[in-house]
Amino acid sequence: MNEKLQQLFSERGPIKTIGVIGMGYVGIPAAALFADAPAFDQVYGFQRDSQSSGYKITMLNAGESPLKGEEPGLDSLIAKVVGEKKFTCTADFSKIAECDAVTLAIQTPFKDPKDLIPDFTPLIDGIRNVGRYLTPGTLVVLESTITPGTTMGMAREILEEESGLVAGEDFGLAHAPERVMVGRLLKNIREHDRIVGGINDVSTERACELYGPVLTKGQLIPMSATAAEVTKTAENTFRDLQIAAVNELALYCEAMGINVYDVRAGVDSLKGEGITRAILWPGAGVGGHCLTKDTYHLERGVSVVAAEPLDYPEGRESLFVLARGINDFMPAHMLKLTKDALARVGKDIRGAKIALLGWAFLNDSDDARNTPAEPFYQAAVAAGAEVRIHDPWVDPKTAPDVPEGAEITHDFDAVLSGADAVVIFAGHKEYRALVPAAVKARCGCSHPVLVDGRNVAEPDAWIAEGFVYKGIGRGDKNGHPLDG
Ligand code: SAJ
Repeated sequence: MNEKLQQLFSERGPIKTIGVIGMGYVGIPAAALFADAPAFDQVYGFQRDSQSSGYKITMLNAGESPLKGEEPGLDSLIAKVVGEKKFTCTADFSKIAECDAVTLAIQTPFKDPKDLIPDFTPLIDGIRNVGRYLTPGTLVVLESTITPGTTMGMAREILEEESGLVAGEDFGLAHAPERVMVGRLLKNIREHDRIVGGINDVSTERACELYGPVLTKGQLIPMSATAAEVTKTAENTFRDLQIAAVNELALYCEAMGINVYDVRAGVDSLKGEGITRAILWPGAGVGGHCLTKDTYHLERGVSVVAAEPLDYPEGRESLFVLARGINDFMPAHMLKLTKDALARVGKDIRGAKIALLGWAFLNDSDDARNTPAEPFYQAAVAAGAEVRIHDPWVDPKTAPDVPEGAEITHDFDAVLSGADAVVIFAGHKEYRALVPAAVKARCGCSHPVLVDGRNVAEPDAWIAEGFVYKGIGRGDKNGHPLDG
């Protein structure tokens, strides 16, 4: 028990003013929920007034959400807390000195997974800003997903260097990883259990005081900072592994000429007595800002927090990194399915017109970070195809990772017109409602190709309309006879 810090917290009293650094998918709903909690008086949302994201400050202070996509309850909550003057967005980081607690929700991508070097530049900037205005008795919480060892290591060092204070004695420090998914940000923060890991018990307790008031169904799960970092990176790594397992099964089912969804339903039917067969869904690939990198944070953590040498089978690749490789392979497999299908009607990928449906990495969402459609696009263009991209959810002006020369459009007719192949990368509701005859009419050829990467199409309906059908894991249909 660190008495000095305990003393500082009791002198300061209950947490009343909170700062949230990083107005993105994690920071905005978190700040709004803190501001809506009666326990807290004032919340500052800190955002750099940069060219790319300065607009968020104006929108938020006008009570509007800069996040596109459907986020149930978020717009009205922001309008409410701004209206009540409990939430303000600012680029003036000196206001951190007024805060009892400061959270950081900043992206932590990887420069290059191969050498396991994360790009912590934005996070370091944020931590430095906190350190510059840090006062004794403040609690600092990292919400970003980080390499295990970062809280006790890099973050503590920078905060101490900038502030001249000592972590765990003069200020509290903890890791409380976000667990949100786009489309249900508020619900996830309120209802998911919250992992809270302090660098010491006093920090953990203070962090529980911070998150308790925003939880409705979720429970607080206290642990050490490093255990919290491993928990977060591991839960995403395990999900990625489960997806890789069913993707590999899908590839096997294609090779064996059977339907992976029959197998999936069968495997999933073994229930009871604590048996959980968490078999997930195969598909065109894994995107987003989390599963595509958190495995590498976990891998890197083993060398950063090296309490003792790792004992692992000689010459064996990490199971987790292998899984990344299988999921990263799926867009290439989508291209193979496209080529094979075109070849069935005597067409070559070179010169083929491809309608790519779905740039977002998740169904019914505008979020296109690290979309698996991007490597498919690049490889198809490199193979000589003309690829047109359609996504009704993604804003062409702000979408990330759009390759040079590529254009995302909401004009469905234009994308389908004269297409040799229709390739589905996201399971948006618009694509679940597609009518084969109508799509064929726009393609304007007798045997257009349909490659279904998200199992949104009923194969027989499309085959009956003359499509050459290919689907991930649909070995039972991918070799279907071609009429006339
Ligand atoms: N995917 C599949 N098959 C599946 C599930 C997903 O191919 O059965 C693909 C999706 O199409 C998508 C990618 O994987 O391209 C990621 O999908 P996701 O549903 O995991 O979405 P994320 O990455 O936004 O959310 C994950 C979640 N992590 C876990 O469930 C362990 C979420 O709870 C986290 O908050 C989030 O990462 C994060 O921010 O870390």
